[in-house]
Amino acid sequence: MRGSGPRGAGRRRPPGGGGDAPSTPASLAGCSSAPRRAPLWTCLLLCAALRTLLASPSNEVNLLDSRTVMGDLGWIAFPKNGWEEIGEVDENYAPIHTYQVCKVMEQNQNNWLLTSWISNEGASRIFIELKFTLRDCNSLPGGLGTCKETFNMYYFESDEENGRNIKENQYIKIDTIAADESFTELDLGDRVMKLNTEVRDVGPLSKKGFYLAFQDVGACIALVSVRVYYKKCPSVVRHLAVFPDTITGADSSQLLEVSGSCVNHSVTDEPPKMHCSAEGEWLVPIGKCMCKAGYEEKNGTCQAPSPVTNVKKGKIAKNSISLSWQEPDRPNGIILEYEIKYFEKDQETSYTIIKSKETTITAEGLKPASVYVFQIRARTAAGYGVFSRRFEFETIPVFAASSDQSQIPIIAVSVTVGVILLAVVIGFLLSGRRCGYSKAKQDPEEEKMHFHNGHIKLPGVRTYIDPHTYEDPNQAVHEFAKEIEASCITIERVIGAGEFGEVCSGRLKLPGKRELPVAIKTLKVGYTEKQRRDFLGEASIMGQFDHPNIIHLEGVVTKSKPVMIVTEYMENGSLDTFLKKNDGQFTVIQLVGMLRGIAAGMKYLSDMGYVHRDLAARNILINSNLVCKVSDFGLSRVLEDDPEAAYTTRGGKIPIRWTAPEAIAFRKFTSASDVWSYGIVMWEVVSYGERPYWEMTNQDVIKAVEEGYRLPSPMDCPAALYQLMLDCWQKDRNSRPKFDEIVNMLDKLIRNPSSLKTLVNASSRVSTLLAEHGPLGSGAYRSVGEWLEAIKMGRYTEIFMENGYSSMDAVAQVTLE
Ligand code: ACK
Repeated sequence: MRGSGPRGAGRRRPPGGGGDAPSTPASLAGCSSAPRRAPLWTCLLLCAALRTLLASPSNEVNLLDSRTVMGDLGWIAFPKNGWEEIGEVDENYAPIHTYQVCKVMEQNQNNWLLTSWISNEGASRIFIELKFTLRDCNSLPGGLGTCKETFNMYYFESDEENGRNIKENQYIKIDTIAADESFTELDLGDRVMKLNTEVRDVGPLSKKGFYLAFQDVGACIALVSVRVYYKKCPSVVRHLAVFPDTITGADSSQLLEVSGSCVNHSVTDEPPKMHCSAEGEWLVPIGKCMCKAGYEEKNGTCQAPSPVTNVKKGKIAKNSISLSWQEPDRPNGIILEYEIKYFEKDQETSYTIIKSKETTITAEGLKPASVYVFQIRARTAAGYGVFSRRFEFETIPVFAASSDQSQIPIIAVSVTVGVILLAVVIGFLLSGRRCGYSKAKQDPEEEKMHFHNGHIKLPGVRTYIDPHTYEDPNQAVHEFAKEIEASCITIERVIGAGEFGEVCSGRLKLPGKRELPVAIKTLKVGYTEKQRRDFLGEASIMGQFDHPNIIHLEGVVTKSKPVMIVTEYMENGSLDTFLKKNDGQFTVIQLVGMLRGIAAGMKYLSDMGYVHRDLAARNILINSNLVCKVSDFGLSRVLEDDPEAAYTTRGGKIPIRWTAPEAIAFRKFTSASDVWSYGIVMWEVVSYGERPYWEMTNQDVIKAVEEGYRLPSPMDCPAALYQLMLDCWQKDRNSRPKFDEIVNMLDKLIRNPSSLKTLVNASSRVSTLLAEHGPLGSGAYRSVGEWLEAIKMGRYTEIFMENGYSSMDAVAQVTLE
């Protein structure tokens, strides 16, 4: 490493004079995860420990760093009197390669600075970090007419160092670079130079290397350093599998699927996988290797465990043998259960296995007066240890036991009770199947709750009525939707395609009312009766709702053709497309406002007893005031209409990425499964329409979610919002928040915007890292010391202890806060 103080302090001057920039690495600012009671030095040490975990420079590989090149950089300036290198050295006499140009008083400047050829080392997306100072034109007397405050950066790809004869117009522009901070004469007086850092990325690259070029058109610039790097996911061992160094993909949202290979003495049926993100982070581990029988996991490797010894016989009867034993001397982890294998002596091919979490068992159903062989082995998170040696015990002869006759009545009663229970269970299942067969209908349980009263509405409680419960679907439409005369509607243009026909925008002018902009869904000609019923089914549902965050039905046209559904017009269309188009354009409060609206609409639906089943940003519409409204209430929508819906192994068609695990696994669609989908919508909104789980396959998504993986926080996401997402994605559906709680929580955040200032990045990364370094919650490590040792941080054990972090629970608290 070169000098650690300010480089070249007090000796280097920017163009036009000046001193040095004081710069504080952002990564060192703030220490929010330290407990308040800890003195500063312990806070710093704790943070240092956590920062060691967080630091990820290992995922950036420099291709060029002008600060570390000892000799000549070999860059060329054209024309020669444009950019010039300032030959200075830092306090260690290492050269500082600063290039400057300052022709602010002269017209028509076109000064190029060309780097030497840079190999991309196989990377297809590279990053360029520039540090520079730029003079404020306003502070230059007389220079205003010609002075510029930007410069341009270009690149040219080539497979070899083919010289510098490349013409300017062959270079491809990367960007115009402007300063966040320009400096004035006043700043120079204070000897404060404002150093700017800008990073740009280029990709996909297809050749072996490239040149960079910096074009000045009349600014006053000092280019202090240029760092060119690519990102990789550094080699790691996760879940007993080794994942190699992996260069990130060419696309900024690309996830590369990488297979791991099992560490020595471990095996797996299917190789574990992880995904390397464009940011050089490993995401979404799927599958794991297990230590082979006879080996146990320790610190990411498999060593032999010690077997169970000391097995003692307990009560022995003519048909049973009770045993007890002690935990192995070296369990090498937490014992999850024991496996007991036994067989009649000399009959080894026919054996029985029992599993027990206790250190005692009773093997039953044995033959009297027979010798049985027992072997026991323990299992930890990493797999099974070796079996113990054989222990032999003999059951007692028949005549020694006289109480068996007394068991006959008990057996008879047990059998009778068993048969009755079985009949009840089968009856229940059969009735459940009948309700559950209609896939698009509400959940049977919810039907019971909400529909057993038929169409009778309880006073003060509005409930949703399933149009399927009407024998004549036309009756349902006319009960809930107004018939509109076609002459009142003017169709203006087609805005999209729906399942049943075109979606148009237009105007509605009802007698005595002012004209309204509307969206018009049409039913295409040649429809079947079922298609007509399904099409109008959506209107029968929508017509029952009246809420500012639910798309409003104006009416239907059924008496003439084409059959139409007319709704209010939402100027900005569907939310996912809108967010993608306006990436990064909204304040956090605006995003939370959108989420609040969606939650309020969903609270209304859940209060009405309606389960949406396909809540996703693509099914939310947004108007010109950024009000979001829940839409898409098609009866068969989940089955046919949604392009995201895929067939599950059980035959249902479900939008996997948005759907709660219990709804995928056994079609348990409830308001709680809508809450899960709402969490996904939150993620979509905060990430401006990013696709949940990116390009992972549906199968991988199901598996990863089942294994406990959850989407990581979107970039720059307020911690409070990400926590709410995680709450929505609780496996236990009863633990998820209800929509009214979500609305209240978002209201609180909107009322107190400073609560949204804490961003998730640092803290969640720590928790993710900690979780990946050892599942804290599952008790893989028995003590803080053991865990710190495992992650090679043992030297911090004392500091953790002194500050009250003596249990894994306490550590988990620190990190998550
Ligand atoms: O993203 P979009 O512009 O918004 O494209 C789809 C298209 O129709 C097919 O569904 C748009 N759309 C649907 N309903 C409405 C509505 N009520 N107001 C405005 N656009 C709508 C949707």
